[in-house]
Amino acid sequence: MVLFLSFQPINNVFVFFLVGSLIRLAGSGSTLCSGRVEVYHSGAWGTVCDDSWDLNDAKVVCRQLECGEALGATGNAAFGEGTGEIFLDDLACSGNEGSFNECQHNGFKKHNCQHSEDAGVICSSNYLLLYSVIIKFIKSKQYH
Ligand SMILES: [Ca+2]
Ligand SMILES: [Ca+2]
Repeated sequence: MVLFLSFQPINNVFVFFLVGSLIRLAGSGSTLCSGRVEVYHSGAWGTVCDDSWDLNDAKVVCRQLECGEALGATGNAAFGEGTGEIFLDDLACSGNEGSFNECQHNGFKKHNCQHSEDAGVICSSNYLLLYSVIIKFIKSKQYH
């Protein structure tokens, strides 16, 4: 797994880059492991609609971000409204997918939503836990 972490303090946005997928948690009140879900597609960030948004969908996001268990799947723009396009709607993850890309949905940009329905997640990990994972990862690379 290749893992990069970037922190943009101005926008209060944490970004994780994992191989083959790109998700970030943004918005007011967001942390490394909670926030409005935004996905990267065709050069832009977009949001996810809260229609059919539930804990199984949140599980996949939390797993993909190495953020532990999903504690909550938020709707109604709980972390504020996004500004990009709405990319995904009616997400139907079973909860076992390794990546968002494997979940069923309407198709990119096919939705009947507004940003007031932006979806978010609350995952169990905190920053310190994640930091230790990153340090372990870096150390494991140094000794091989
Ligand atoms: Ca769902
Ligand atoms: Ca819908």
